Amino acid sequence: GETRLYHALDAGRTFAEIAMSAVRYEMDGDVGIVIVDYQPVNALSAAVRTGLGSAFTKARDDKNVKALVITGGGRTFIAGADITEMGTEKSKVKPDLHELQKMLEEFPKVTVAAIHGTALGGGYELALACHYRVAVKSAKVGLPEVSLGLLPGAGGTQRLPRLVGIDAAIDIITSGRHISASKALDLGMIDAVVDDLPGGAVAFARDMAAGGQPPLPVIARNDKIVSIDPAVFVEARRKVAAKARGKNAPLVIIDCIEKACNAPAEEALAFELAEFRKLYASDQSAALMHYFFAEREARRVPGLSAEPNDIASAAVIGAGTMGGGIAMVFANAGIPVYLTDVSNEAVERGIALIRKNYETSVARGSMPRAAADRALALISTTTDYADLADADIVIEAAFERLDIKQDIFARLDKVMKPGAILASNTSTLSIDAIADATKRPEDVVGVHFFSPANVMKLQENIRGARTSDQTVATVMALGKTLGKNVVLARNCDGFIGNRMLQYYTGEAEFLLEQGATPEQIDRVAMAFGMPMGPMAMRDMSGLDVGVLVREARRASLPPDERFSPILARLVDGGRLGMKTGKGFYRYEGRDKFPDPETAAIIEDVARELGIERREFSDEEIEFRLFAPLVNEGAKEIEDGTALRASDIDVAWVNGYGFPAHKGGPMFWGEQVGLDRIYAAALEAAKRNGSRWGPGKLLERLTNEGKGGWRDA
Ligand code: T1G
Repeated sequence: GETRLYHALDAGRTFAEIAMSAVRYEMDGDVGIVIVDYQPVNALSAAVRTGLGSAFTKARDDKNVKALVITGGGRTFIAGADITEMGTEKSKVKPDLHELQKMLEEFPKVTVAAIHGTALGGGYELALACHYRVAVKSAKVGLPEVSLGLLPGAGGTQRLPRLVGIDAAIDIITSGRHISASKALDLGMIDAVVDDLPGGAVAFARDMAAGGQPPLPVIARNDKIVSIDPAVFVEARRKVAAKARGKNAPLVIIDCIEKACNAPAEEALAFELAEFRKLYASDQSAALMHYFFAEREARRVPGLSAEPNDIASAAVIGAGTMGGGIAMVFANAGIPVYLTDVSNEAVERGIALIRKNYETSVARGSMPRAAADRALALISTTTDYADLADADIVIEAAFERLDIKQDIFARLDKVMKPGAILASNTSTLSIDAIADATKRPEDVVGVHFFSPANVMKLQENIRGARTSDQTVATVMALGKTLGKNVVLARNCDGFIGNRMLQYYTGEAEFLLEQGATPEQIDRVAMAFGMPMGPMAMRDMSGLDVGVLVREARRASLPPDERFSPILARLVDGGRLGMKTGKGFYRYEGRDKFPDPETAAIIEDVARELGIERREFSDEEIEFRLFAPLVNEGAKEIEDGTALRASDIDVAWVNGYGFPAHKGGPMFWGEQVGLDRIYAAALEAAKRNGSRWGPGKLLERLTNEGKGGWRDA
């Protein structure tokens, strides 16, 4: 990507000037302190690397310096290589990270990395080249390169195993997880937790220096990586491959860690760098880097003329699965929240389900008991709207019926304090129609979570025609507070995500008519990286629900729209999905099996329609399933439903499990070629109806031979 200058002031200065201000060097008695201060996250940009090189040289040659401490300015240590500089000339500026690490490992004095905020990726790898690492209690360390489709390319797969052993290193690097300071201390990733920086680190460094010569650098310590049973790696590969869902980096990371055990350090480091370069050149890392920035870009709404309100308290209407999950989202973020419903029984049922969810998380070890108790204590219940009056936001998650929602919003309008946000979690109804029930449409907005709300990361915000900038800014900022990934949609049928989903599930049924089987379609979708196939998804959400939503939509569709009769035929035959033990599949408990009865129904439909059934290749199924998503996404950009193509990618990765290592549907569409998407849409229009045809934007990009959405 293009190199973003983080500082407007960068623009007017020489490189050397930037480097000098990016890295400061101070003395505290006989200890040198190097402070990296290049906001926003002290990434190892060319300026920072240059500054570090000169600071290390200065400290090394200064006889008065007995030890060296490296720390970060601002809110964090070093958050890794500078992703914005990768692939640009700046990434070639010397010294590179390996050279800086070499300087540290040959340093004739004790070196200590002093960590606050996060030390991630290349940042933590720089710390691994120091003799010691200390951190404050709130700090986190990690090697998250795998989430960019990469591996730690500066010795992370070689040095970490030497500190924590093989098993922990495999887990930490293939998961990319951020590790808390206390856990890092237990594992040996850091040597001490200190109260404050840089003081605590300076004292630690002085102590270590008193012992005379610096200790062996990490790369020279081999006790934890000798005589490792090769079976350890076989088992690790089996476990990691099961979760990788087609991602390459995790398995390559294991190759590098195994190499550390079987080859001299220099050779193994060279192997790691070669494998890093291969991954960096791969489609998967291009997709994951695209996705990294897409996630952050989606938080921005150009031209908003308002700052967000603070959300210090919330309320949720409807104590069902969604409402309960939403209440948990606020409580988990430390925001007190009221949960209400029409009766005490409904509320009691809701809070009981929430309690059960927390118990399960604690039992699974995914949530500490104290955190669960703290969250639960923040959830109050009531059936009286008057109790909600002071909440800064109320989120309605009641039945998907407009009359019920309008009644609720009319009542909220009378009760809620001025300026409170009145949000609906609706997934199919119009935000404008809901706002009509109030005298404050500017405060009404859609905040659409995906089930289960306390797990799924997408928060799809929907602005109505009269929603104010203030309200939009507030719900966009709320996403970060709630730990969600936000996108902003303009009000339309299905918003960003569901408006596209109908083409994916619709085309899957057309493929069934033409000869593909449910198990083949689902297998292809999962091999592509989806968490489950469209037929299994239908069985889980209920085929009858699909028929209802589709029939409700029919009136608003062009007359030439064709629906496959398969779904309705299955429902007529009592096959509603998992809940009736049969749908597309036959179920025994949670296990699903192909069902000859379903195959017979599909064949009947094909015969009635006079369709000649045929074999399909997996490639053709994959393309037919996902191409219509891209076509509809292009129309969402064209009509302003979505602000940008990458927002659609964020929506699909977080709301539907689209594989981030394919970048999202719009990124994937660019990779396969927009001209192919255009041609497929023309074909689909002939088969399924004019709505499936290409829009103006896709036609223009194709005719102008433009490859990407940036030209939209
Ligand atoms: N490079 C460049 N910019 C970065 C960046 C990075 N590594 N990390 C964050 N930013 C920008 C981000 O785009 C945003 O910009 C701003 O900083 C705030 O980020 C050799 C090669 C550190 C936990 O993967 O996990 O090292 O939108 O909104 O929520 O092995 O950023 O303001 O213009 O996310 O407080 C490995 C990625 C790199 C860490 C902070 N490192 N970053 O989270 O803020 S590869 C990572 C994060 C590597 C080596 C390899 C998070 C954070 P803008 P933010 P945050």
